[in-house]
Amino acid sequence: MTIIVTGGAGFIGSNFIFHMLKKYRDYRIICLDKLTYAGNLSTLKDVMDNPHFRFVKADICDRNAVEKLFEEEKPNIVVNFAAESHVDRSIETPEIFLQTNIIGTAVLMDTCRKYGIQRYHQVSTDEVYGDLPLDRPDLFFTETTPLHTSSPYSSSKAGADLLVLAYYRTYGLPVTISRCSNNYGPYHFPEKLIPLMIANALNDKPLPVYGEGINVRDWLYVEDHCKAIDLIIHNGNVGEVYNVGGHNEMRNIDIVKLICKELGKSESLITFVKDRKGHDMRYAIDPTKIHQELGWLPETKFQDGIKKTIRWYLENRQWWEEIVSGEYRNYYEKMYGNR
Ligand code: NAD
Ligand code: TDX
Repeated sequence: MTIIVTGGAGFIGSNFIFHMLKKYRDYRIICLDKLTYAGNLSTLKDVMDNPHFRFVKADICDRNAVEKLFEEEKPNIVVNFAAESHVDRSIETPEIFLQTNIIGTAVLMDTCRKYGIQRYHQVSTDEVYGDLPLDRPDLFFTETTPLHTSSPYSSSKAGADLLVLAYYRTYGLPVTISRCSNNYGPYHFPEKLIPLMIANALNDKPLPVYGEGINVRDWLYVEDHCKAIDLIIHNGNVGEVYNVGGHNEMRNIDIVKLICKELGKSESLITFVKDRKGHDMRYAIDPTKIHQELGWLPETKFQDGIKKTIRWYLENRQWWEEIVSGEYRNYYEKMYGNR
């Protein structure tokens, strides 16, 4: 079995590669990644010498490069993690999101059609459903909830999802889609809420909470997401969408306070800043379908996962300190300087 994992130098893709190489000793895993600001080769250093692994630096929008890789490797499965993934960046510069998230997906699927494939899996997000009101805790996103996006990021992901389903219906491409809630865990880029708050707290820097901090996200430990994708690509039904989430809703402010407590830092570091434009209020996934059809259940409780995550950031300071001391500093200044 040969699997191409796009975006495997990023947060979830790298965790997926580690999971697959450990579990399936005879699979060949090829990581195709452009190494944007979010991709880190150092993340993959432990598997670089693994004979079952290959890294290829390429853009999923580059048709020639993608076709060349398919000719060389003749993959059985493609799992597409490659994306521009940060909502705040999409509000600043939408175009690259359309390019990578939509055009890149089309190029990958065209190549799958040309060379033949057993499965094309699209890693999508719960953000395609828009948001839920805070005063209706009885409501959850199911796979049939209408797409109703808020940001350029989520719109580009929804556009890609529709294209994936169109390639299934029009060309019979054997596709699946997973729509997961917010992940957390090792190798999470420090522009996102949890790693940003951990890194800032460790450096005694202000903890910038948007608006009142009452927005709710449904957090899942990254390994549980990887296990869900593993199940879907092996046992999921072609043409289907699977929601992935662990019923773990938390307000942003409570997450930030918890991080302060775990690190022994004062809550006086918390600074309320200008809200995100179009900020989604609440995400909440109903994972009944993947549980009933594929037997998936989350294994890591948030209380344990957040401790493991914080420990990882303490033990791997070099990984994130290199990021926060480099080009990322300009981004931080631009996004938070006058907020
Ligand atoms: P990330 O930003 O950490 O990683 C993205 C990776 O894709 C990077 O390695 C980057 O170099 C690569 N990439 C970007 N553009 C590329 C291109 N044109 N060609 C090749 N590679 C390219 O993202 P992540 O958080 O790991 O998210 C992975 C996927 O999961 C995304 O599709 C995202 O929409 C989805 N998702 C993320 C979450 C979450 O909480 N992080 C939740 C649900 C779904
Ligand atoms: O500095 C911050 N302060 C703050 O209050 C940041 C970076 C975020 N927030 C808030 C905004 C959100 O309500 O925290 C919440 C989480 O923010 P992000 O980490 O940026 O995640 P989110 O916008 O929820 O999107 C994430 O989950 C779904 C991923 O980045 C997406 O790729 C995924 O699809």
